Parts: sequence; structure tokens; C-alpha cells
Amino acid sequence: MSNQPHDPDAAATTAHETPVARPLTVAAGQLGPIARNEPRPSVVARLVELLEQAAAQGADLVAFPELALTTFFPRWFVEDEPDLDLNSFYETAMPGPETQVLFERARELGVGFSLGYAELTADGHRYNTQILVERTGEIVGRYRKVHLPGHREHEPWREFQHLERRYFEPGSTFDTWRCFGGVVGMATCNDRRWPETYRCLALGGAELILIGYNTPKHYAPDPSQDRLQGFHNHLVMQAGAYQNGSYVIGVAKGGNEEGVDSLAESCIVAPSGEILAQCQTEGDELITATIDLSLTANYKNTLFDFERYRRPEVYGAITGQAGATPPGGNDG
Ligand code: ING
Repeated sequence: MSNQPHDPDAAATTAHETPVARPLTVAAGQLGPIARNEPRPSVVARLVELLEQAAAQGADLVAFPELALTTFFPRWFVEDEPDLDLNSFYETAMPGPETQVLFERARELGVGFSLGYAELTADGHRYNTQILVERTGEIVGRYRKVHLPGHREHEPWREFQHLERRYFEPGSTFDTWRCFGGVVGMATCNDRRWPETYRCLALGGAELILIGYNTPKHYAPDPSQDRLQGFHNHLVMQAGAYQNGSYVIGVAKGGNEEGVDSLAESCIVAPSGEILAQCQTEGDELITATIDLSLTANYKNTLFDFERYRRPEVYGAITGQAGATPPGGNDG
């Protein structure tokens, strides 16, 4: 073991050879509203239609939204949950009888996808889950939402609830997977607002991050943010992409869903932070972009060369505590 201190600059002097291009055509399959009583087969047919459009445009991969099989049911509180027939919103098998057709069509078309849905495990655990499916129709990755926003108990003062902390348990890992010719990670909705999400995935080598979201335009705890929902949505994904040298696809379930105006504006973001494509409607809409995963090196090997520039020994506060500790405590 050399007793020389690690000199991250030593390696940096070598010229970076031009990486071999790794083109990939990606798509965001945005959904408009899903009604509370819309049957699964009807929703799956909408997803298949977007898959067909993607295949027609030569896409290799389509990202679908969070909770893409049902309405965003955490907007409701039900005294005793069976009234909501809560379990009717969860999938106990994936693929299941009503989603199998999506996997089969994807395999026939040679198009992979990510899909958000409510997961009920055999031992009774509930997660806000996303899966990653390769062009073979095989599930290659699964992510359970880490950052659950909103609240647990009924808050009747709100126009609508945001009870994800009641209906889901949080996930506990940010994983990445080698597929589609690169390294892919996933995150869900509120996760995109936390920089830790992108950094953990990028530390796992993520070159493409797929994020589904359901975002009400009205934020009850601070309505002054309502007018900024679109700005904040793109701000966090563009920053996350740039600061981690990764492509990001943000894909919405938008429009007025069961009376709640939800943000659309799905987009495909380059590692530069630039938006390459953006949805123009609040309904079912496909956007595509042909990206080159090798271009992530332009950032990962220079400005954001983690090995060379990061100082984890200085960042202890990030994993050592949850809340802020100002000098002299919170009362100053
Ligand atoms: N939804 C929202 C999101 O983070 C929210 C919660 C809504 C936060 C409005 C801020 C403003 O986009 C989910 N599902 O996480």
C-alpha cells in the first residue's frame, strides 16, 4: 500500500480519448388524467398506444409516469381504507393478468420501458414502485420511492390530500443497472427535488435517470409556490442532470385528474442541463430524442470528475444528520 497521498490530479494529466458513441433513442410517454374508475385494460391500452408510437419513431426505451396504472389515489383519505377499496389500486403481480399485454407488445416491438405503479407485496408491504424493462420484455430493475412527500393523517383543511406517507412505505436504496448500452437509474416524483437522489445514482454510474411524476399544481402548505411549479420541475431536473453528467427523463401524469390540476411539461434533459424535448399538451403525448450516452463523459470526466474533485471527508453532515443545525441551535 503506497504511503503516498492519493493525488487525484496525477491521472488527470492524461488526455481523454474520444469515447465511442453510444446512441440511444429515448422517449417520454406522458399520460393525461386517469379517472378513479378507469379500468386497468383501458389504461394499459393507452400505454400500448404510446409504446407503438415510440416504436414507430425508432425508440429503444419509453419512460412512463409514476402510478401510471391508476389515478393518483393518495389525494383521498378514507376513514377505514376498505371503503376506498385501497387494494384495487395496488398490483400484487408484475406483470399481472392485466399488464402482461404491455410486456408482450414491448418485446414484439423491441422497445423497453419504465413503469410506475402501486406495489403490494405478498407479505403486505406497500410501495410507490417503478420497474425497468429491457427490450426483451424482461424486468431488469425495480425502484421503490425513497422520498415520500405529504402527510400520514387526514388534514381536512386541504382541498385534496397527499397521503403517500399513509399508503406507502419508503424504499431504502438508489440502485443503477447496466442496460440499454449504458447505466440507468430511476427515481420517482418528489425524489427529483432532492439533490441526494441524483448524486447517489451518479455515484452508481448513472448516465440516464428515469423519473415519473404526479405533481399537483397547487401546493397547499405554501400556495405562493403554485405559479412556480413548472419552473421548479425543470429547475431540479436540469440541475440534477448537469451536476451529475447524466441524461434525465421526467415524465408526467398531467391534466385535470379527478378535479386536481396536475403539472405536465414532461421533458428529456441532456447532461448539459439543456432540455432536448418537451411535451406541449397535458394529455397522452410521446416525445423522443436520440441521445448519445458517451456524451455524459464530457461532464463526468471534466467538471464533475467525482474521483478527482469530490471531498466526501468534508460532507459528513449530509449523511450524519436529517435536519439543519445552525450555530447556537435553531433559536440562535
Ligand atoms: N408529488 C409532488 C412532487 O414532489 C409535491 C409533491 C407537489 C411537492 C407539489 C411540491 C409541490 O412533485 C409527488 N407525488 O411526489
